[in-house]
Amino acid sequence: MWTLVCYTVETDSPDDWLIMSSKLVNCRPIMDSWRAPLMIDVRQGVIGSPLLLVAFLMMNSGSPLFGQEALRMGEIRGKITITKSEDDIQKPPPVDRYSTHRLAPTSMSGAGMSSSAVKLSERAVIYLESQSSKAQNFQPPTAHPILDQRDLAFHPQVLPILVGTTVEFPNKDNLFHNVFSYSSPKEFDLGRYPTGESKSIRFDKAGIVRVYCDIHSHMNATILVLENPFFAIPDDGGAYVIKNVPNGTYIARLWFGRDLAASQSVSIKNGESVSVNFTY
Ligand SMILES: [Cu+2]
Repeated sequence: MWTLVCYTVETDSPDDWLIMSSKLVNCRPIMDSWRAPLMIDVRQGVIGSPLLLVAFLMMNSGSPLFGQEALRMGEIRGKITITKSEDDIQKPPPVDRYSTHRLAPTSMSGAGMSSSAVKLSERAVIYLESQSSKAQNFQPPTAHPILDQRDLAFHPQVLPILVGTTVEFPNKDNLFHNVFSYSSPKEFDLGRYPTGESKSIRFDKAGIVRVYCDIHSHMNATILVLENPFFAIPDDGGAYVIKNVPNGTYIARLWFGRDLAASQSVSIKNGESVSVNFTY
């Protein structure tokens, strides 16, 4: 089924396709299944009057005409360089819910416990924030991202998800864990469960969720529940790319370990690829 939408814009410049496309991108919240082949009709009135651009927007689930090219989606790519030593990076406070756990395994500083041994891809996330994308309803993925309990640690240490996503918490250790959080976007307690079992939680409010284990007080992770899908996990060399980003201005943020590490403003115009590097 086709839906036809007429969209007009007055402009002083004959090459204002950019303005047009950015306004169309801003139309996205009212159009759920955006598949946009675009046809443009440019009409010039009397000399000195503004051009009137008229766009007809047809939405169809499998349109072959122009495809995503018409959206001129851009991308942000770059490299993360971590120069801080582990001593400079804030250590997570141990969380003991009950006094009976005061003797929880602080001595377990063996396998998986040294944070410097954790791969960059498990500690860093780059994500974009913008006012315009806050109002949009992005479809959460049907696949469930995984926060493993393995080697007496959570893997990854930072998990970015789109709001509305369900996360799976499998126990892959040969002992019990008890995952919980007191964070306001999502308070939960999964209870104790043994190796091979998994439980899941849906995160329906954006924000930062600190995750702990009730049995092992050193275990912690952070789930970033984000308002848009424009985020990326770097590879272990620090390289990252966020694809299919609409034109606009964003704050690009680097999250590292338990903290927001750095932010910078970035603009995408005309579907270009923009380079943003971070040093922390
Ligand atoms: Cu545990």
